[in-house]
Amino acid sequence: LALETALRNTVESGEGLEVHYQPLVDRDSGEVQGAEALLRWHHPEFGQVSPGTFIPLAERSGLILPLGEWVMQRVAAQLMAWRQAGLSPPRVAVNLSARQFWQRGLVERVAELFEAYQLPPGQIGFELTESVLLDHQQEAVELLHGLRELGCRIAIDDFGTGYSSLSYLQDLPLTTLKIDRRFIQRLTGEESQRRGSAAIVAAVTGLAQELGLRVVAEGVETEAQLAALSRYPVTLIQGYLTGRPVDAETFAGRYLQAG
Ligand code: G
Ligand code: G
Ligand code: MN
Ligand code: NA
Repeated sequence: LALETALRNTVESGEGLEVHYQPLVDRDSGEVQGAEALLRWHHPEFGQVSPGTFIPLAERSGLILPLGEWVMQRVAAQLMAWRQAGLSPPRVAVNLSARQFWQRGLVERVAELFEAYQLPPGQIGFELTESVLLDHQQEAVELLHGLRELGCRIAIDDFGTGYSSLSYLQDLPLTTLKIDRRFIQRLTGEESQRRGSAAIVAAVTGLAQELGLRVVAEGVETEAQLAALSRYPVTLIQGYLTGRPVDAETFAGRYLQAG
């Protein structure tokens, strides 16, 4: 409860919140093709609180709505600032919880942000988990179409960990599958798990290729994992090997060039 009160105060003031950015790197060219926005919270008393702790708390308490609004606005403002400084930031993906996705007026709000911060279509995209979309599939299709009309990329996060019927992949207007890091890590893990994980990665990447979806391999930490992925049609690499999440200034210094 103390933590919830602290989070409530933080959301009101914005103090102690920061968005970090992790690069998504094109597997073949090595170019930074995107970034994921990841929220960080530092509290004077509780210290650095992990998103694994405060995001679920925010979801339960409803604070995820103002918190999510803060993230989107922060990202939009950052992208505008980079563009005004003559930099060419890549598309940035924002994670959306169920309640954020289903909140009234999401598509209109995103359109407003693009307009207010003078962003090109699709400069901000979204990551959702399978369960969010499967609950009310027809409504999800309509919402996603609205976002796609704004040019937004839509990724399924943690793919392979939910209880997905695969049929939804055909029905939803998605652009990207993100293979959960547990499969990537098992590729080079215990002997007993390698074959199974390789089969899953082969199936997911093959499926994505046939459906015209981009594939992100998440949680790539080692050269061995990168090498193990080389036989599969993976588009993008995201992980500590190619770049940890870093603050905006560090991200710009490392990855953004003028022009
Ligand atoms: O940054 P880290 O890998 O610790 O994130 C842990 C979890 O928190 C991930 O599932 C990530 O999707 C989620 N997360 C991080 N930032 C945000 C955010 O801005 N909004 C939502 N809804 N989830 C986030
Ligand atoms: O659920 P989601 O994919 O949004 O979670 C992203 C989380 O994964 C972030 O908290 C980020 O810090 C973390 N992450 C990013 N790259 C790596 C990695 O290479 N290894 C591990 N263990 N975690 C990672
Ligand atoms: Mn994510
Ligand atoms: Na993920």
